[in-house]
Amino acid sequence: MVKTFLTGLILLCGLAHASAQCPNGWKTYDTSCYLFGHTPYSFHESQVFCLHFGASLVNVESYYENMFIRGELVTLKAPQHWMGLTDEVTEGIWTFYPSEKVATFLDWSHHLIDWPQPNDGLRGNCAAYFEEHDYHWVDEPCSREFNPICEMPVNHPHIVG
Ligand SMILES: [Ca+2]
Ligand SMILES: [Ca+2]
Repeated sequence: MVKTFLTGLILLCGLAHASAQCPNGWKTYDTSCYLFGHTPYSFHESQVFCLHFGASLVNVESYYENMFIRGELVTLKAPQHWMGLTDEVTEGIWTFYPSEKVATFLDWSHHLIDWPQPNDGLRGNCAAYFEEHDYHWVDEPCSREFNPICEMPVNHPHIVG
């Protein structure tokens, strides 16, 4: 009985894994799964949060990926979210976290004319989406606590069932 139940459970999990694009609660876009966290953490704690799921802070690589995320944030009415982008290594050179690959697509906010981003120099080394900036990007001190956006590849070996 127990063995049958377990076999059934394993089969179910196997099926769920084979057909699932992304785990429950995650959004699918193109070849990635995204989790919009509801709890604020520092930038580095946010990465630890994402690592719990085998994911990483989102690396926004294109206009379309950015539009997808901004659309989700508008729907969530979320105030601020971290992404995996930092100039901690070299001031002014924005690289994906943690790969340190230089980002080619950038969407710094010019939404507030007298508050163009990035504007915080050595103080602001981590990038976030801000509601006040119409969900364009701002640089902020990495110690500030915002909600994480995690990303992992679709069909990444994650725990289902
Ligand atoms: Ca900086
Ligand atoms: Ca700033």
